Amino acid sequence: SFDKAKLANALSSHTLKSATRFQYGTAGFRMEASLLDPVMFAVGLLAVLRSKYHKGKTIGVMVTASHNPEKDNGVKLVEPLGEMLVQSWEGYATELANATSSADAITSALESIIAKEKIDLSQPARVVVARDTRPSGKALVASLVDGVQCLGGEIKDFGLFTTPQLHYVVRCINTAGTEDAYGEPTEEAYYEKLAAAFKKITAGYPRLSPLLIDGANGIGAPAMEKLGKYLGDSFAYQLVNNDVVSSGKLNHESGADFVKIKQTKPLGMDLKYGQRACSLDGDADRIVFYFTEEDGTFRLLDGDKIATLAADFIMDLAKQANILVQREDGSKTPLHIGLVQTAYANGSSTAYVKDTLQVPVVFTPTGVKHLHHAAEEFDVGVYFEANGHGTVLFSPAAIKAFKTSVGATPAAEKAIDALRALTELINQAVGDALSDMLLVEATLTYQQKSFAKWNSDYTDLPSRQEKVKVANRANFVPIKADTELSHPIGLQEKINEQVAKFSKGRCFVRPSGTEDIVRVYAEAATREETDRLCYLVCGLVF
Ligand code: NG1
Ligand code: ZN
Repeated sequence: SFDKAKLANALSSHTLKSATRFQYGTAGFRMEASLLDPVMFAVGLLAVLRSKYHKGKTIGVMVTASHNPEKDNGVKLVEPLGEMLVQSWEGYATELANATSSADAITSALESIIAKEKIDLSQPARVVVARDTRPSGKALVASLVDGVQCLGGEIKDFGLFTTPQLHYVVRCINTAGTEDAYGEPTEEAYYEKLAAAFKKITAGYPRLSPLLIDGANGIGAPAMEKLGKYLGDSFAYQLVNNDVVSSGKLNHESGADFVKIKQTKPLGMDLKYGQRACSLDGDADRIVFYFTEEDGTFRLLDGDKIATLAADFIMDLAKQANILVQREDGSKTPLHIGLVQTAYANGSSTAYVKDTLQVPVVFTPTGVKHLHHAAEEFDVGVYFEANGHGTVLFSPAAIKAFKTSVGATPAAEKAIDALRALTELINQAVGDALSDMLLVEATLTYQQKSFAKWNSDYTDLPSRQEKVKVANRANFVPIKADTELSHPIGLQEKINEQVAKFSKGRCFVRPSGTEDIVRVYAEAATREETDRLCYLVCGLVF
């Protein structure tokens, strides 16, 4: 077994003293940073168990609260190939965090996980950790280190990283020396890989006008500055909201979440007609793009628009290259592309994908881990949440087809080269704002397409999202990929009654997994009707 005295001693500096109940949700643990110390210790313990479970493979820990305010922080675990922690272990994380109130409680919680998962404690344990720019991050990492070390695990601290960079290094470490080797596990190698792929795709095309980048005064800003050095002349940009030193600025009226929800430009950006812009979020795993019309109308190019742009581009290249994929039954068939969305996807985007692009769409509940798994079912699985969190996954068979295809014409050969470069440019582990930004810019450069032209693919239905404070959000139970509620009994019928009154009306209610609120989303034919539907339903929920 493990050294119980050592555990008790280490816990004594991290004992849970408040009555807080912790829960590992969609985005791991997330709350006010001052409450997180015992949680970090518990996550250190769990990371060691998870690594031993995987026979010493490296487990990642990211310390961030993404788009939340600066006073919050959070932590999530990353599996060996860079995915989110398997769902079956989320409960263990919750149990351990709540067991930090006493040495007896934590000892028996650990013993029970070890027994249930038949963990061989003689296996080595390796953990890597990184954090965003929040001032609370450093002390929280120290608490995590205590947890890891008291169970004899090894830990490497990468310091300040974007969330996707942490996922990247975890995947690199665990695939090193295999045929799926993902790259060097360093920050420099990450920039080099992205920049080289971007240059390959855009070589020979005129550069686009400079992109205004809102760094949300978070980790994405310094990361972008470094990436910019590797991109050199191939990419023109101007970074704003890059102050990671002053307190109170992180995500403040800026960043992808703010821009998406408020449908307006961020504080600190002067956006003129003719300019192109984007916003990262506080840990740089989300991105949205935008511009203004001549009359000042704000136009948002969100995750749905990124997904359709990417799917369309990849289909085009595959057609030009005449890519055929080897199937298990020996046959060779065209690339199978699919798109994954959530209930928050704009109804117009879904119609465009199905009717115009003629690409199948799968719906999953909110949260990228659900989308990620659904996307793995395709040769090319494009998944994006409307909020700008997503990526494109290539199956091993698709990557093999790109590697082995020979173009019949110079144009086909060029398309194959672009497809190969896309597999390098796009982060396969997790949605990545910097990688997605370059994916969009590479696509638009290759197609010499403006934001206005991109936006004209389809017109978003007006939409509105609101948060409602309720006594207990656990009373709201979502079903059918978050599109309906089974509980409270009778509420769904009342929502349906309201929706039926509106042309093109659609509305759903679900409890947030990251905040203590219930979200209400509404769509309808006009802005006025959308707002009215949204407020009517907020009234039903309250
Ligand atoms: P919740 O709080 O469960 O709605 C939010 C986002 C998710 C996902 C997670 C993780 C919306 C409506 N919800 O989840 O899409 O990104 O945060 O960060 O944007
Ligand atoms: Zn984020």
